Amino acid sequence: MENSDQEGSQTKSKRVLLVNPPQTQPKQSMKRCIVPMGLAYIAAYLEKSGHIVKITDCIVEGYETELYHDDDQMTFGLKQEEVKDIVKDFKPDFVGVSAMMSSESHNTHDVCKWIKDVDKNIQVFVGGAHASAIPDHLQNDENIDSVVFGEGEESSRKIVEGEASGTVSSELMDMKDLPFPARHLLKMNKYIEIDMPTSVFGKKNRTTQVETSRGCPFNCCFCCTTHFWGRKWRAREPEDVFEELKFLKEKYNIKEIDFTDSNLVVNKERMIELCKKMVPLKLAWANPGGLWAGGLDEELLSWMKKSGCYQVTFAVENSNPYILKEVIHKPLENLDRVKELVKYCHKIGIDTHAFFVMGFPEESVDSMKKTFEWALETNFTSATFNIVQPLPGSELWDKYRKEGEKDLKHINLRYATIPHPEISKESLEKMVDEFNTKFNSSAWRRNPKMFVMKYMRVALKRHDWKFIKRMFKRQ
Ligand code: B12
Ligand code: SF4
Repeated sequence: MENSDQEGSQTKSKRVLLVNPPQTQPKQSMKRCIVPMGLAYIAAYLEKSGHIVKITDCIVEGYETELYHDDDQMTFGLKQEEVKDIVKDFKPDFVGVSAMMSSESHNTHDVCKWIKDVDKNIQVFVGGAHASAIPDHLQNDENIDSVVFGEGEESSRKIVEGEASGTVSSELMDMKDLPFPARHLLKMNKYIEIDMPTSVFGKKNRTTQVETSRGCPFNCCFCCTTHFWGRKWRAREPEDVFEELKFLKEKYNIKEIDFTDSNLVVNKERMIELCKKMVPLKLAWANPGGLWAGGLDEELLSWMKKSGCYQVTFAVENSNPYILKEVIHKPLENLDRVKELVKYCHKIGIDTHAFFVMGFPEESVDSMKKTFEWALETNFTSATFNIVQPLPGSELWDKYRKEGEKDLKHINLRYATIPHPEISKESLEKMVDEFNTKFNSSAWRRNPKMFVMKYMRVALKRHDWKFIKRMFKRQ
C-alpha cells in the first residue's frame, strides 16, 4: 500500500526549473544582487505539492560575468551556454522564467529562447510584475507556452499539474497557505558575501529579504503594485514572520532584514505586535521600498526603533497637495505631520530617507523646485528624487503607453519618458540629477551627526569611497 502511494506521487511529480534571468543596467550603476523572493516562494509551494524543483538565479550565479553594450548599458549574469548546460543537465519538464521588471523583459525573452533551443518539448511559463502588466508582449513570443497573471504559487502548480495553460489568472493567495521561501535551493552564502541588498545604506553585513504582506489599499498613478497584488492588503501573522526571522538568524546567521513589502505599515497594531516579537532577535532592519507616512505615529516609531529599525524611508512623492491628491492619488494630506515624524525619528536615533517623484506634465518646474526645498526644510537624512515613468501595469501606462512602449529598456526612474510642456527631457533629467547630488551632499551641513554615522558606516563596511560618491548620485 505504502509503495503504490509513493509510485503514484512519483509519476505525478514533475521536474521544474525556475530561472531568474541576467540583468541589464547602466554601466556605472550598482550591481544589486537580491534573493529572487517570487521564485523562492513558487519553488517552496511546488515542493510542498511534491515536485522536484531547482532555482537558477543567473544574477548571483554569474555575478562576475559582465557583457558591455554600445549604449552605455551592461548585462551581468550567467551566459547563454551556461544556462543551456544547466537545462541539459537538470532535464526539466517545465521551466518558469521571471519577468519582473519591464526594463529587463528582453532578458526574459532571451532565456526562454535558450531553453527552447535545448529542447522544444520543455514547457516554458513566465510570470512576475511585467508579465502581469503586458501579457500580450509575452504571449506573442513563440518560445513561451504560458503566461501567469498575478501571484505565481497556485498558478504554477496548476500549470505543472496540467490543470491550466495559456494565459493563467491567479486568485489572491491566502497568506496562511504560503510556506517559507525555498532558500535551501539558493546560494544563500553568495548573496550574503556579495552584500548588495535593496538597502545599500545597510548597517550590518549579513542581510536578506523578507516579505510580510502583499498588496496595498491605495492606487498611486505611477505604481503597478496593486495591478498584480490587488488593492486588498493581506498580511502574515506576526508569529509566522517571527518564526521566519528566527530561522534566518539560526540557519544563516542573518543580521539584517530588508522588508520587501509594498506597504509594510497599513495596520499599526499588527506592526507593533511584530516589532515586540522582534526585540529579542536583535536584528537590524529597514524598509527600502518606502512607507506610507499616514500609517506612522510616535508610538509605532518607538517600537520600530526598539525592534532594530535604523532607517525609515518615507514615500512622500511630492510636496504639492494638488499633485499628491489629484494627480498621484496618494492619501497624504498632512505634510506638516511628516515633518514632525521626521524630527521624532531623528530624536530617537532613526535615520530618514525620502522618495520623491518629479516630472508630471501637470506640475510646473517651479513646483518641482519647491518640493526640493521642502525636502531640505524637512531635513531627511537622505533622499531619492525620481522621474515619473509610465510603468507597465500602472494608471500612467494606460495614458502614456505609446511613449513607454518605444523603449522598454529605459523604463527606469532616472530617465524621462513622458513629455513635459515646460522642460525638455534632457533638462529634466539633469535637474533631477542635481537634486539628488545637492540634497545628499548637503546632509553634511544639515545633519552632521547623522551624515557621519550613515556614510562612515557604509565606508567602513565597504572600504570604498567611490561607492559613497555613487550613493549621492543614486546609482
Ligand atoms: C525589492 C524590489 C526591488 C529591488 C530588488 C529587485 C530584484 N531584482 O529582486 C530593487 C531595489 C533593486 C528594485 C529596483 C527596481 N525596481 Co523594484 N521592486 C521591488 C519590490 C518592492 C518587491 C519585489 C519582491 O521581491 N516582491 C516579493 C515577491 C514575493 O514578489 P514577486 O517578485 O512579484 O513574485 C510574485 C509574482 O510576481 C509572481 N512571479 C514572480 N516571478 C515569477 C516567475 C514565474 C515563472 C511565475 C509563474 C510567477 C512569478 O509570483 C510571485 C509569488 O507570488 C517590487 C514591488 C512588489 N511589492 O512586488 C518592486 C517592483 C518590482 N520594482 C519596480 C521597478 C520599476 C524597479 C526599477 C525599474 C526602479 C528604478 N530604480 O528605476 C528598478 C529596476 C532595477 C533592475 N533592473 O532590476 C516595479 C516593476 C514595474 C515594472 N512593470 O517594471 C515594481 C513592481 C514596483 C512598482 N513601482 O510598481 N526593486
Ligand atoms: S506607491 Fe506605495 S502607497 Fe502608492 S499604490 Fe504603490 S505601494 Fe501603495
